[in-house]
Amino acid sequence: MRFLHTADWQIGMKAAHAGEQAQRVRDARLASARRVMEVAEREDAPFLLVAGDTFEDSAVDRKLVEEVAQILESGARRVYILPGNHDPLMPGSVWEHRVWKSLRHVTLLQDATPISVEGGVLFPAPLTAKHGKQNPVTSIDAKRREEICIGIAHGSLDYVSSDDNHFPMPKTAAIDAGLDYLAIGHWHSTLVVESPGASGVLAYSGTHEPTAFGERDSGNVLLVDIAARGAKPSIKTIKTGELQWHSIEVTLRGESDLTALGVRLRALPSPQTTLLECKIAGLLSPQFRSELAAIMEKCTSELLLARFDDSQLHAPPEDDSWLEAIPAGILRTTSEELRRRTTAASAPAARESLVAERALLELFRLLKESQR
Ligand SMILES: [Mn+2]
Repeated sequence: MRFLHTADWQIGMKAAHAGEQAQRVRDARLASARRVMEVAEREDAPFLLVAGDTFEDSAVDRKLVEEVAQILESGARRVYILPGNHDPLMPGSVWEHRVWKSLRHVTLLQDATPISVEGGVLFPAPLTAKHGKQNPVTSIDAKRREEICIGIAHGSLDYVSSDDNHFPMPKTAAIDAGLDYLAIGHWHSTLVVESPGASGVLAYSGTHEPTAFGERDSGNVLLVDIAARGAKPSIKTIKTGELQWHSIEVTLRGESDLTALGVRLRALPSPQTTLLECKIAGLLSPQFRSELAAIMEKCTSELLLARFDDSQLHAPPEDDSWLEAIPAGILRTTSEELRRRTTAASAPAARESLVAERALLELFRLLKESQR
């Protein structure tokens, strides 16, 4: 059995977080969806699984719904598409559009009835609500089957204690249900969960196109091969994403850190498809401010999007008057002691005085930081 696993296209996403590049970000999601279909052709995968959240919500422009349907129909591949928590099967949903009834290659998974697919059986677990705390795959029981059995579901894993506990599943869900592979959507980064001693694998393909800053490993699809019932699936990650979202945080402690930041930002590959969010904190002398401004300007003009936050970057103290402002206590006595040691002249005290000087600056920086 061979197939392609994708999810979380989130077509119709506003992408307001991308500011003036929101349209560009929305366009990339459609372009990458076409790329997913191309990968299926190239890799000769007989079918594709789309594991939920194909659409952002029920209100998505119906023209977009038609466009996505055409993309899914465009290849000669069979497509099995699952409603997720963003696009659940419910009154008023995108799935009521007549286009879904007119497609020859696309099967909308509307209930938990197992379906014969090329090489085995597919067990669907479609969602019919936006929120829910129940495990969506408890209804699947493939244990007594002799064919290769795969499942498709949407939700989070229950071992993360976060706000994101939509339809939580245990990480043993594939094994519990007797599945060789469980294709999941919802999390945007690729994650393959194998269990030692068992062949059932659970995997998130992640979104086909990165969505925002901070995603660990998004912009992929998974090509899955399963040789036989009970054999460990072989999984290949294939890049389909176009845009790169870089989130960088640096603390400057001197001119060399600024130089290093410049080198790092200049080395970002493919600037035209790169979105950057850069937080700069620490200390920088006023005479290097123009150098920093030049670095930021270059990024702003060359990258698709560049956002800088230097609100926590301060000028180093001009004199010792800041020491007077430290309230009495351990910080005050420590700073006074450090100040005393900065004046030592002869070696090896010279080395200690250098360390004391840096420690004082670090204390200054921390005090500034705590004032925000
Ligand atoms: Mn979701």
